[in-house]
Amino acid sequence: MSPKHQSDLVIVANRLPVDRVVNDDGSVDWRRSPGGLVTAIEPVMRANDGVWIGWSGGTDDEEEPFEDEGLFLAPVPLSAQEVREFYEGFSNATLWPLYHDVVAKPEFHREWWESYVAVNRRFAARAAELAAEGATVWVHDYQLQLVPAMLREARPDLTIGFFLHIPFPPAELFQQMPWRRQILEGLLGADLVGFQRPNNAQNFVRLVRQRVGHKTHRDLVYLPDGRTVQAAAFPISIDSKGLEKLARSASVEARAKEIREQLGNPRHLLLGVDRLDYTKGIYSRLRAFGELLVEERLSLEEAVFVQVATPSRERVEQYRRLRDDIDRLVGRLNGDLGRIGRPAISYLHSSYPREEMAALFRAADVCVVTPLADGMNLVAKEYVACRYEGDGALVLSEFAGAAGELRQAFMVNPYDINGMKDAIMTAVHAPPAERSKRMKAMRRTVAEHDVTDWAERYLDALADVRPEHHKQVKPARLS
Ligand code: GDG
Repeated sequence: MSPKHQSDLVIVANRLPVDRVVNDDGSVDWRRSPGGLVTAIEPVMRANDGVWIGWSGGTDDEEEPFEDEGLFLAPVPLSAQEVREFYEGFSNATLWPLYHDVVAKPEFHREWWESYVAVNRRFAARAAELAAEGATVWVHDYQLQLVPAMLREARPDLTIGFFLHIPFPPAELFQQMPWRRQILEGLLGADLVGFQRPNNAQNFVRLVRQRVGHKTHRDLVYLPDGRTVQAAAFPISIDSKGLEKLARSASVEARAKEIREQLGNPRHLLLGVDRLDYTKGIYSRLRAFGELLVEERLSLEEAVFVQVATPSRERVEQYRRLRDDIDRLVGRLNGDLGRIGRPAISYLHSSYPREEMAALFRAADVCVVTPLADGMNLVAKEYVACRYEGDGALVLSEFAGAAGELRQAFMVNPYDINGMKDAIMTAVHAPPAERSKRMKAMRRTVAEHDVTDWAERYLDALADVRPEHHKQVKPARLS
């Protein structure tokens, strides 16, 4: 297929699975950015000559569709103003906090909304252009909630799916949104609206009934034109086998050992890995650890906390403030509690290759995942996938989507700092047999439900919503 051809499977996501890199001589290269989504979707894209539509991460790029390692990619250009208003503004300073339990205050600006509409229209137009007759189009995430309806209007022949990677809020919060009806109607353009957890799907159906006035029954919405829309949960997962293979490699094992040595071979290595985001609960987690040291429930001789905080959305005000707050807290804890060569918290504001992340997961005795709200949280599943000896302990927030599946974790309410301290201590001191029982049960879950299984289950369900109306998407298994 040439990139200009129309395709039977179109993926629409905010970002392309590649980053645009401009070389010293001004030429442009594309570097694959390995993410869960591309791992999941790549096989099914290859089996169907699929095309992926997304933003390249730059500004004002006018790029033609192109092929990268056998994947067809179609960039959608954004202007600098759209990056500010659509991406940093409406997506990350309005929708992100509103959908995450308002843990930060969402900002509502009419010009941001206008930019969101305009950019969604551009994505929809691109999809309408690149989808073959009767094709399946799968739209992803909160940045593109208007695309399904815009696309359906242009191309009623298509089967359209939407998947939301973050939580969908309860009506009490969603109704703050000045453009709530437009967003619900945008999503209703899809045949299947997928969520991480069943309660997200229930929130959506209830809102559609209350705010748009459509008839609903269980997970179905009945539209006046006779179409039905299904809302259901499809918990996302990781490439469990691939990650475990990496974790078992000699180089990762050697690096894990080296990390422990460099930290002074502590008895308890605790680890946090997150994008530096206020939803991830990094601040309270570090405070909890600091208090455990102050109260001498843990000692600096035996315990070290490694926190990787990957830089994220650095031009958004709330994120800048969070970074300052965490810098200050880590500085204070290390100043008060650390000794020469032995900081209480090893804080890394940086991003690392996959191999290094796997080595950290191998090195850590306890992984502490305490988001205030989180669609799923892949870090929790990644830690479990790397613990192939069945050891290690996971401390997990009950507000992470992953808590629905990883039930054997040491659960915490991240707002309850004393509770979090107790759970960390329980995890640290749990007898090996108990840790192993819990970890093995979680490992079965993560092995059985990997990301390929997620993509197949979603696409199968999408095919079932309107069986009379679509071309079959070939399953990845046949590729
Ligand atoms: C959204 C939803 C949902 C982090 N630092 C580095 C690195 N990472 C990787 C992790 C993990 C991924 O990034 C983060 O995924 P999460 O699921 O934890 O969180 P979000 O970025 O907020 O993702 C979330 C997800 O979408 C999928 O639907 O689970 O709820 O918020 O894979 O390992 N990877 C590398 N270097 C780093 O420094 N290589």
